[in-house]
Amino acid sequence: TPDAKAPTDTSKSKDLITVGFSQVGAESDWRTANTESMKSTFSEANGYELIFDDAQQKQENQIAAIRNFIQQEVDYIVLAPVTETGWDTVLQEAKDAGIPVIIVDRMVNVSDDSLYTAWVGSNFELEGKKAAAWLDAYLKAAGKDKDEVNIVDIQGTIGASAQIGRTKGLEDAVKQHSSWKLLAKTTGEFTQAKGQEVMESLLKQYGDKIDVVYCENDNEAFGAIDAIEAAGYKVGVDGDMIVMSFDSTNAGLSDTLNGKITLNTECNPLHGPRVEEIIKDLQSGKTVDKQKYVEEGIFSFENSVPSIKIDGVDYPVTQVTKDLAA
Ligand code: GYE
Repeated sequence: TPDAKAPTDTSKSKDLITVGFSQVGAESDWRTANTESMKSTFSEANGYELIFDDAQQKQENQIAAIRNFIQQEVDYIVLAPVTETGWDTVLQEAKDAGIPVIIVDRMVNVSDDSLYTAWVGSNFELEGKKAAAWLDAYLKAAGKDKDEVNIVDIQGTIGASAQIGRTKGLEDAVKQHSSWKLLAKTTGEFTQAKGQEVMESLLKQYGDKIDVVYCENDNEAFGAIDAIEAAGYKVGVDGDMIVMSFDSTNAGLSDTLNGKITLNTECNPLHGPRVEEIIKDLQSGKTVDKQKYVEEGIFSFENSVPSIKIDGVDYPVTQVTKDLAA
């Protein structure tokens, strides 16, 4: 017979901080690395109970997950929002329940900023500006800045901060360069499969008129490269068109090292420790930054552009070496 006085097993779970994390999905290598970072940070060994939800890129699933977290009375809600808009109602519900919400990666666009406690992620528009500034400098270095440059933009998930900022960085630059033509912009949903599909149809329409394929993440670039090669064209500085990408995942940097991706603008996915720092500060009653940007690099296959300047700030461009791509 069980000993009535034996301690129950609830003491341990009472000490754990409960975190409900609504993740976008598993659409890309970046996302996988991000999920791993969150899971390894918010482990039981570190003092957390993580309730992880994969929304399969659907906002309605994220809203359902957040409602579920509220019902379970978690200590913190962490949200990686698929798109920027549409969060007011559910975040108000979290606020009414007294649960702090930390936004990570992409941003939310809400009418009232008190609906979330803090945000940490990347400056996506700066990423787009860096890529465009590099293209400008690269074309100048190659003596091609007077030539017509035909660009296609394979965009990310429409309405996601990463798409909005990266598209804007390119579009603003196109407006400033009379020789740059944006032939098409169309979403590749941040996935390899869609990136390939979209590139196949762009090639049917424009063929090797395309000079620059601006992919808004690495997985789209992998798909686009497959499509370009399958159509009999060559990618890279000595080929028919160059591919530009974002994220600088391991596989993305390998393709930068081998020259299939000419420029890869970094987007850092390792947000677990950054979110934990915010939670620790909140636990000890400290005030936290409302918004915090992560610093990120720029990686190139070649070295004609050592650095670029944006709004008076210099950003080095690093030529990828074997150990960086490892
Ligand atoms: O660039 C892409 C992912 O929001 C920064 O989402 C993230 C983006 C990342 O699918 O690979």
